[in-house]
Amino acid sequence: MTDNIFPVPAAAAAATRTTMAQYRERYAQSLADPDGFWREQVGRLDWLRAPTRMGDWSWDPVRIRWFEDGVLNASANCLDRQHPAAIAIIWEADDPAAASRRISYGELLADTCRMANALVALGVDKGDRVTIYMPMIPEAVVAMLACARIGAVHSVVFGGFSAEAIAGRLQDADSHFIITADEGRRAGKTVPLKATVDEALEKHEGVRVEAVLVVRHTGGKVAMHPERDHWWHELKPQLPETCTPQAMSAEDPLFILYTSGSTGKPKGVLHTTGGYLLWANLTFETVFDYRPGELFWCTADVGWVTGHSYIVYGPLSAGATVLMFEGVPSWPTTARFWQVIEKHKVEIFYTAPTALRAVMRDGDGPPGEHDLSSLRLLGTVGEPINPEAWNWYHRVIGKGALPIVDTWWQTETGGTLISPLPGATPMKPGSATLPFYGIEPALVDAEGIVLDRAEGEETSGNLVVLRSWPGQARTVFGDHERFTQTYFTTYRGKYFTGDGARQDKDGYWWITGRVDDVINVSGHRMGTAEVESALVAHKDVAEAAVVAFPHDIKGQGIYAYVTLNAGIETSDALLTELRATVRHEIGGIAVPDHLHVTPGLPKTRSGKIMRRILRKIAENDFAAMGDISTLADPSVVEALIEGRLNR
Ligand code: 6R9
Repeated sequence: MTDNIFPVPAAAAAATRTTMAQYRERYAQSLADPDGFWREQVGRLDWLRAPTRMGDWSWDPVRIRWFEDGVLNASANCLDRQHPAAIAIIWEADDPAAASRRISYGELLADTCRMANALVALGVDKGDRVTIYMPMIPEAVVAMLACARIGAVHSVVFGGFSAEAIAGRLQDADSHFIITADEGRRAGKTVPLKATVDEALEKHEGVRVEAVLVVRHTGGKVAMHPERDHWWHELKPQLPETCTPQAMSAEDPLFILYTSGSTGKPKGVLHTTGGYLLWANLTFETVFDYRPGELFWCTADVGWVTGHSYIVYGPLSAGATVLMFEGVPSWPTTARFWQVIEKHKVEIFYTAPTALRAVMRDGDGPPGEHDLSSLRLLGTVGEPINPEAWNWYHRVIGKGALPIVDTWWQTETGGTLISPLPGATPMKPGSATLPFYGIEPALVDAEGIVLDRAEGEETSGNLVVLRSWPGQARTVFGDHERFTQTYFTTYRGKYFTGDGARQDKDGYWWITGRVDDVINVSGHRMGTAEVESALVAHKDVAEAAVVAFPHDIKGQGIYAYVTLNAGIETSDALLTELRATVRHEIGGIAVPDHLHVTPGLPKTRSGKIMRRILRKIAENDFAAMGDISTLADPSVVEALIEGRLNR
């Protein structure tokens, strides 16, 4: 498998601005002389005061600073310095028959300033957290940049999350302002956004929200609370279309984004202004080898970090034109992506393996009916890509002639850390290949000892990073101790990614997936503990244990084992209620694929649930169950195998 090498396609090699030799040299320089390397890069951004200090960080204790004496504004970098007539966003609706929108940088700047002025008028101050709960429409970008303009910290909550999830995040972020829309549209259905916000605010007394700004999108009827709620389209015409950007220190917070981990509630990962923006800008331009005028399409939702970095901050700070799509890959048909690429002549297409698997099922026919000749570069993100999906992407979408950049990164890393450079790096299907400039990955064993790889050998272990980079998250909002505990304590003084990996004989990196209790469902992170606590919130549930199993489309699916309180019988109605409970507590993406009601869970004599056994049964692979003699009651396992759902 490791010898399945695809050389850089000829056209990409001929046009590249970075050859393999240059990559190696720059990479070596970035590690040997980080100060010198970053000094050359800071000029990518417009600073009100240029930084003189580069990286200044420690991971024991954890204190991370980059460009600390620099002053800038992220929205000014994304808007004011771009050509006002250039197109910033081409928006494609969920419904293929609906008109698309083209928004120039000048228009985006004017709208952003208006919304920034609206936020100020509603009482938002520098440093305040503003929660954004929006569909995939340009106003979501306007909302983010309006916050950045006045120095407010945005916290975007994915539009698929529930009222409970919104309330939890509002409370954790101590956020008193919300920007939302009446409704969103997905796959021909409407998504009630404002109504979900109302529900979050009504049911949670701990949440105190002063103002809700509502964008009219579908025109659907929503309730407006007279003192609290404001229509954007009513305020907008009265507001000035200029707004002086706040001077922000490089280390002032830019945004919080909640992400799931192995324990407890989602963490508010905090990114700051200068380092994050520089990292988003540099990785965008380099990894996608972006050329002015090209149309870049990242299919992620702005509710995830991929949308933050590669729909908003990376591309817009580089003056790129982005395609923003409200819909889904498989509606009305699985040709929707290909139809959009043909319609708008997309040059760079960046999506998730799960989306490819969902549309691949219909074979080569649908893409074959569309002209995909505008494409120059393909990319993937979110989970390891299986070789079948990679080969299909390469052969059918790329006609065997396009580079594929498999970008490995995380919410916490701000942008890509391991990826090919399209005109330089020979590809291997399923490998994210080589580290980006400034990134020093390593593998450690269980004790945290760095595993050295002899020339021509392979190594595998847990993936850590040995030194800081500008795009690294600085803390968990309101809980720096948790930040330290989660990322820097497992292997003291090293950043632990939560992923396992292998480095092959050529030095290529292969990410094998999470080694903690995080499930990657369709490229979205879900904590098993979160799903378990959602299930036990139901009055009839005594105990729940949640594990992952391999899923053809989603990558991983959610398998939940549930024990019921004494005297409760299982029924279809109860199973429906349990699913509804999870949807209510978290959102649709967390609903288990399999709900296995069982009289007992396998436990050690000291009462620990043996997840290894539950995983095996969920994977429908229980031949090599390993030692079960330490179980308090080994007969439980027989019953679980008997009743297994994923056959
Ligand atoms: C950007 C994003 C992060 C987790 C990460 C890993 C998985 C992301 C990957 C990949 C293999 C890739 N992951 N990209 N695994 N190859 N190219 O997805 O952030 O939502 O925080 O998820 O996703 O397991 O640890 P996030």
